[in-house]
Amino acid sequence: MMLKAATYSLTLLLVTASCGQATDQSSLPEDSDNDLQFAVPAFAADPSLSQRDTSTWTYETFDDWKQACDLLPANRTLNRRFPPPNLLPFKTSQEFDQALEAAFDHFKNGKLTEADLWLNGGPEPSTFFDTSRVYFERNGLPFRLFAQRLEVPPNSKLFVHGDFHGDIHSFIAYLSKLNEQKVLDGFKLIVPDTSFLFLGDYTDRGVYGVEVIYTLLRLLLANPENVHLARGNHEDITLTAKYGFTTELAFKFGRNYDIRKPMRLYDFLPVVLYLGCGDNYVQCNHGGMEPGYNPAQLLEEANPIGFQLLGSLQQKSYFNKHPDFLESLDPLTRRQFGSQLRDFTPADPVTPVVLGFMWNDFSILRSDPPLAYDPNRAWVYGKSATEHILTHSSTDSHKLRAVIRAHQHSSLLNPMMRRLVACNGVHRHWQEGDNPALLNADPEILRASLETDPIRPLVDGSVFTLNVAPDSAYGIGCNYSFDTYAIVTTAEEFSDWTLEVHNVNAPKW
Ligand SMILES: [Mn+2]
Repeated sequence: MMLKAATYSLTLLLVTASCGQATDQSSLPEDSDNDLQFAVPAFAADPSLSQRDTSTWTYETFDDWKQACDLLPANRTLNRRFPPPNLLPFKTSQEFDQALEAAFDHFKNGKLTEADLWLNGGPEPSTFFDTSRVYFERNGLPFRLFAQRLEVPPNSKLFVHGDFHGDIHSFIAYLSKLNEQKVLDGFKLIVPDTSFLFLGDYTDRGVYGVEVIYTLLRLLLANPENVHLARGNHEDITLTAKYGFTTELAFKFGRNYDIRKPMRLYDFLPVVLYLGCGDNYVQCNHGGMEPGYNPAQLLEEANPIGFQLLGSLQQKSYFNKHPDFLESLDPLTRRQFGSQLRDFTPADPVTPVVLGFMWNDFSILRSDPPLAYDPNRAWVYGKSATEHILTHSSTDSHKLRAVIRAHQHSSLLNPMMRRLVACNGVHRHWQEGDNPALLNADPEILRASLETDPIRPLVDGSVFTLNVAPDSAYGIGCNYSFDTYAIVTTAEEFSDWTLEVHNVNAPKW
């Protein structure tokens, strides 16, 4: 079977953990049909899931798994090489596949199958749940993205983490801390009204994507309703083929490993999660704003959980409907932006244009323009453009208030990374105390002017970026060694919601 849409280079292209300004988008591989042919085992023909004993794991407890991971050299010391195979926790793909299949089983029997939770009719089940096929093969499945709504009671806690990019040590350190604090017992959450949210970019850049995905799946399987995984721009075969995970899978499991299986997992992850309490919602996703999708109807649904296919994205229609916005742009940006806008059904996360939820960014200063284009990345939304979309995503009864996201892509200490380091790993954009003179100030200087308190208010229109885990190209390049997670606590009144910033000290390296 010939796979398309990505170049399956099996050389050790892990070294593409790019330094400098080079970014994912600038070096996307060309579409190619001249790909390596994988021997694809028919995993649809596996024994029925009900017969599989998923209660038996090689690493039965979190402590077993932690011990195995503790043996692994850090990405920092590997210097872009793979670790010695004898140190790897999995000698074959068996346990990893078992976790993936158990996750498929969960998705095929869980909330996603409940037709009345899908707005405007859900996906066609015979293809949506067919894990023997993928969208990126000839005559493959349709490519579909979906949004999720999650309404929780007041005083619920959502533990949010940003990009891992193949950093298993920070993940283990995070979960160890939550075990010490009795939030977790092993992989199991033991505090009521508590959930996990991971913001995407689990693999690539670091060599432990397999271990990170496995850990995520063990958490998900231990807490099926309380672990939420957003789909980032690296949850896409085009990116994994270029930035390391495809190579990692071939290195760890052999060239015949069926890469379609981990790729298929991503199709069950929402590209955006709207976290709500009462009438107030916060947009949680990897990248930025996506004007082509309006969640207003989804937010008004009665069920605490809801889904909607993104379907056809209406970017052009959105801005045609709001000419005031385009008029606020300078002529050059207006032309550039206008020429890229379209109403379209995405063929994949980057075709015909990149998906905003996965790819877009936010500017830093209040004085930055409403919108700018970074040719190495995507659209950068300023304060007024972001507020425009938040406002028009809201209804009289349900308000979309703020954004929590991740998606950092610089191994240089650029203005954004300076702020993330200064603000203990969580930065609120467009702060009053920030200004152009501080743009390239050192983190120690920035700390005097920016929000660094552990507890931050979620003010209307705010956007928070979470830092990427430190044992990555980014932590190495920007010289920080603390991991970060945030606890979002909901309340009846939006003014009482809080975002609490926590750091975990450097795991061993
Ligand atoms: Mn990203």
